[in-house]
Amino acid sequence: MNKTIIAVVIATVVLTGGYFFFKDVDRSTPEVSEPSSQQPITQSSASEPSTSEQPPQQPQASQAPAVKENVVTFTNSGYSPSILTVKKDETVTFKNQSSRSMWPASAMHPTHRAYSNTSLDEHCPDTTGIAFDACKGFLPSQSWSFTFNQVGTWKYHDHLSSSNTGVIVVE
Ligand SMILES: [Cu+2]
Repeated sequence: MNKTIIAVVIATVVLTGGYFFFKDVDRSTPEVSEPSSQQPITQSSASEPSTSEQPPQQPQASQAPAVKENVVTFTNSGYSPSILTVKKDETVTFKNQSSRSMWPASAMHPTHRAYSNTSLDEHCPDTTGIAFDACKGFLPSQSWSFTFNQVGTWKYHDHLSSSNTGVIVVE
């Protein structure tokens, strides 16, 4: 019986010792401290203001074909240029830069029949723009425009000073 008791005691001691041995081993195992996954949230994603400042577009110079302006100036010296060539259906503007009234009119003075084949008494006042005749005097700084839709060489004069003449060539 004594041997049995001793055996039990030994077994108990061994098992207990083994328990504490392995328990110590487990304790000795260094706990690996996992790095904290709680990383500070950096507010670095501040939305950048959309500063897409593009230089203002320089307006392109208009490539539209320049409209040719047909101008005859009337000064105290008369009409200039004395001969002006235009295309059919183009408009000529007579600008009065003299110190007196201006009255451009088709030859011949005083009837003005050359262009419209009607006399001043017939076509003035000309509300339809058929006659090459201003039909009245235009004051200094005023202007009078006429559209030529008949091809030809059209002499004209100033009805108020008939010695001042010029020519409009319509091609
Ligand atoms: Cu006249």
